[in-house]
Amino acid sequence: MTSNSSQNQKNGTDQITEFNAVVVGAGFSGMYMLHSLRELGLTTRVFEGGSDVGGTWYWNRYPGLKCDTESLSYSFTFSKELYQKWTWSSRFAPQQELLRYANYIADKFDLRKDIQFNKRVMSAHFDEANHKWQIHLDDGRSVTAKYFITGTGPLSSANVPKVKGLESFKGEWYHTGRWPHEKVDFKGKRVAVIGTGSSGVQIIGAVAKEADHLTVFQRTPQYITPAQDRRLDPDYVREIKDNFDDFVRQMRNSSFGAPGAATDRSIFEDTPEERQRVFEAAWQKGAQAFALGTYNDLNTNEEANKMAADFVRSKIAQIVHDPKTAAKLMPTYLFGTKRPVKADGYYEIYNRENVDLVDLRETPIEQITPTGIRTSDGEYELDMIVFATGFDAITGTLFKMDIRGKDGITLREKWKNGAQVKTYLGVATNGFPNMFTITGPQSPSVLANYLFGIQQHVDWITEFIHYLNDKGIDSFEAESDAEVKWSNHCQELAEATFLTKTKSWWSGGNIEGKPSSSLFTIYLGGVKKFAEILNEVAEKEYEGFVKISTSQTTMS
Ligand code: NA7
Repeated sequence: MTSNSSQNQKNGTDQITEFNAVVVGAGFSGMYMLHSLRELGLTTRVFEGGSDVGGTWYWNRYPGLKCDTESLSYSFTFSKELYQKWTWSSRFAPQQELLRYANYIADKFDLRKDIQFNKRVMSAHFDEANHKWQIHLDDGRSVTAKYFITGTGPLSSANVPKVKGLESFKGEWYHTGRWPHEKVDFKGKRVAVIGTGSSGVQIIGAVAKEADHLTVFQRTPQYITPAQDRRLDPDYVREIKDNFDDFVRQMRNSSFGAPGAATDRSIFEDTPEERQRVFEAAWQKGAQAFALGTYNDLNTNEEANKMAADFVRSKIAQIVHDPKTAAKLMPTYLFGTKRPVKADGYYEIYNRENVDLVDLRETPIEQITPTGIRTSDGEYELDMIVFATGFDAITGTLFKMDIRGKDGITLREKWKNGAQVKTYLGVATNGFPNMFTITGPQSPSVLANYLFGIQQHVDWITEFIHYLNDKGIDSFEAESDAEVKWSNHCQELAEATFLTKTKSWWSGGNIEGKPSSSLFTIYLGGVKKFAEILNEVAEKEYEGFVKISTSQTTMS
């Protein structure tokens, strides 16, 4: 990893104040956007709040963290050479390796010279007269740019719930999404983990092995299916690399953005014995196999959904020795209506002597005290509390910046604080000219291979900018009708499934006081269909966007 001192020498300086494009965030989306715009010849500056590249993999560095998309698919494919040269150790890359990968890319493409670290974008205001964005930073400086592009990711605004008494707690406390760079020692300590989503489930495994005692505070039990992580076989990796073009073709032809994930088979084509075999085989296969690769009607047919849910519940009953604990771990919501969690050996953790489970639906937290957590059932003495309570997702980080489009309207006002999220193709929104959101709301986003989605969006944005540049267009804006149509389409797709039936972070349902979006914030048509739509829009000269030219001068 590049040290801070070498970054200071190498990263973008603050002398220049006018750019063709400003990108927020130096995670994978901001990095690839920068690379692509530089290739196009645009002066581009990335502002990043952290001290280095990596985004999600920079901020989330808690023990046990791994990616839950397979590493051979969670890889950039825009450069064949990059794909050939980088080698993953395991089926699911651990955080340290993902961060090394981000650094490798930053070095290989010499990205740091155009990134300013430790700089937050506080606001971005569109200057209608000049068709430019005025961007204000946390050090008081301002820059201008024709294009304002967010690469902030859907999961970067950590949610620490407002629990009474947290400030009085005398022990240590952390949030998984803002994990310290220094080692956190669980040894000899009584640790609480609050939250059992993907992050909670991963850190619970790490804490249980080290801590004196672990108490898990669970609000909603999840369906957790095995990841089946393992070291990658070098021969298998060689085969994929040798057949790179075919592998990429398979990614593009899938709906998830990774080969082999989905199936077309209905559960009702099989006998009960066959279903058992299919579910068991998927359980053993791991990765996306259970959620996507068993049957195509789990998310649309209640009987089918119950069969999958019952299978997971039967596994919990088999694995967890204490029936009361097993019962607490059994989810009751519709399978697949919260983001599926994949982990190895999770339910087994509850057979350990040093682990207890508190069901917050039965005994809610009343307050945090100087020495622990008090629920309606009594007090738990603790040395450390880990909040694995997720993120103000999808819109949270966008709302943290004061983004103002035409007539000074803020994005937060336009989207009614999250209640009325509306975009065109997840990439732009009416009233905010010359602004792009990479993998923004109503793109395939977190319901596809995220790295694939980044490439898809960035490539399309780059082509669009090339077109705008070529035609001498000063500003573009998503048409109101086009965005209403797109948002309604996303909603229709979601309503044809069970995904709108459970409160989840996908639509803001996890944040106290935040209105849940009435329009589903993720496009469910899959990346293949999404590519077809993006291509069609481009072929029709970016149909659905208003383009304004005030002169014939083309941008240099
Ligand atoms: P998630 O998936 O949002 O999980 C957060 C967990 O924290 C979940 O179990 C929540 O329960 C729980 N939670 C949230 N607020 C509270 C409060 N106030 N009290 C108790 N429990 C609470 O976040 P993750 O970080 O695990 O994963 C996010 C994504 O990162 C993941 O899907 C992958 O894409 C990677 P709830 O279910 O809301 O009842």
